[in-house]
Amino acid sequence: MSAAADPPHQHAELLSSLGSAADKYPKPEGVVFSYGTAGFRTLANRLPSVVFRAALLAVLRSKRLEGAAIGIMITASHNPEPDNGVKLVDPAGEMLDQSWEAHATALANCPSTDSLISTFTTLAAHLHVDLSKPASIIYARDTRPSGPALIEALRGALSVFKGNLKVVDLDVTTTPVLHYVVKATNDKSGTYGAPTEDGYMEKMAEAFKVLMGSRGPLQPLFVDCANGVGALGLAKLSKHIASTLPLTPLNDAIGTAGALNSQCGADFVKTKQALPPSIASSGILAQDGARACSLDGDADRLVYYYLQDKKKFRLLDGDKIAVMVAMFIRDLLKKAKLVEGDDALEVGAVQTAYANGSSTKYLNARGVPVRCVPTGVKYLHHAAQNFDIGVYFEANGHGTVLFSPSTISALQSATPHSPDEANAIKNLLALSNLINQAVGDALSDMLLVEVVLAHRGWGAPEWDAGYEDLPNRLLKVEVPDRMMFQTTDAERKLSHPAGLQDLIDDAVRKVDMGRSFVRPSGTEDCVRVYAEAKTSPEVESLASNVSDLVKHASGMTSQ
Ligand code: G16
Repeated sequence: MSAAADPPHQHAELLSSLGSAADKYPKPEGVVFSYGTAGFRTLANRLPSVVFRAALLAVLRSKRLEGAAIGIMITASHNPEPDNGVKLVDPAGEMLDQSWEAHATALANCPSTDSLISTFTTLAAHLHVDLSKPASIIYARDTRPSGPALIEALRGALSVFKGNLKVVDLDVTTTPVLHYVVKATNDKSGTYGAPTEDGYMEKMAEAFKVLMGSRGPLQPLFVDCANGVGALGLAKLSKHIASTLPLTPLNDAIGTAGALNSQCGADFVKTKQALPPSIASSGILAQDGARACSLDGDADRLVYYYLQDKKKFRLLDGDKIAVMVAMFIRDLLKKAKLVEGDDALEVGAVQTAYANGSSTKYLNARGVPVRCVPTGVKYLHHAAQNFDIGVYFEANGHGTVLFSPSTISALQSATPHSPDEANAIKNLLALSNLINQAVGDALSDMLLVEVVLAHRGWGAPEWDAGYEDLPNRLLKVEVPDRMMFQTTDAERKLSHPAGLQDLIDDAVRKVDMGRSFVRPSGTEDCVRVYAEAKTSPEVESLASNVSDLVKHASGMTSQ
């Protein structure tokens, strides 16, 4: 039954309460919203109407999918504290289906309540949504001070649907916890895990213990929580695993105004290629064997680092994690005798243009297939689903490892011929439980890294020794209109403005082993410029030259 076929009085009642509720959240004038790399993201004070409308779309999507639970996360992740954002999570715990992003954008940009009601009605009819069907929504927020007001807007939208809606409020939690709870709630088999934050922590901790066996206790790990919600998740996880992996939280001041992501966190460390000043001044990384990691503001990114010879900062980013994990899993498959013949299982890697050229070369040289996709977890996740075991990480630390359903079945039904084979199969299955199958989770990935290091008997320097990153630089260029920069070839080339790519190619040719690309950010109002080259001076010059080309193309400089 379509929306138009609903009993007219029910339909009219719903639209009338929608109108009254929407009047409280008018769209700010002169702003154009777009569902970007990870949902809507901008200054928090512009967002109440957007959150209200995103919640309407979440309800439509749930009704369309027979009442399956849809997630709504209020976060702006790595962005500065004054920003916030909203993104929707599909029933399998994945990012919103891309074909629905345009609907989110259409609702967000309706200039008035009347146009909102009209667009909502049209969408419901066009998408064959039966408005009388039940719906189910699970929502959460991070620790940003603007979160509670945006949650009010979200609740305002949900209140329109009265009794026909099941709502679960996860309160303040990490983005990956929300994704997990959505996936577990919709899991009809009931085998994925209990659909609660506690259920998730217990599931991870249990798998971690299986994988660690009699290894440990490990040397304490310093964890920079970006003064965000990861500090809360870390404290909960720590209760389950501290006897094997003692965790020392750093930058966990979630109540301090202005502290979120400021001079700390995964984005700071990756972009600046330096320790957070608070960690540098503490001297803790000068201890023997010390290693640390940084989460981002909603705990879905992870990077590691240490001081070489107790002095030199060395970054172990998403690429380093991907390479170490892919090789570890491949070795487990070899031990399980699952790399050849009819039962063979393939491990593949998915990267973006930001992946350091050395990591791609390393994987290729060892026969691990690598796919390159545009920036955004949604693209990596889908590409990784094409492998039996798909390892996907962005260099910035977003990532996870997906085990296909047929791979899980194959592992469960495999007949080992030796204790070593049995052990490898047990560990592969435990990895599939340790690693978040819905989206990358910094905490789950952190346990994964620690497991691999413990199995290999490595510290950070041995992990780092696998390959040497090419010197690289990532710059933000603020331009009047970032959308004039359009990309092609998985963001490795610009299609617009015409002629700019040729100039970038000329700049690249001037340096040894050069590579550079330009793309508009989907989460911040800037253009990102990436460059790598054989030496640091060359990379600095290339990044600066390409940034100048971007500024010139934007009309910001004359040349
Ligand atoms: C989000 C996305 C990531 C992406 C990052 C930066 O991360 O989930 O896939 O790498 O934005 O994207 P952009 O370069 O388009 O701004 P997060 O951690 O901010 O949610």
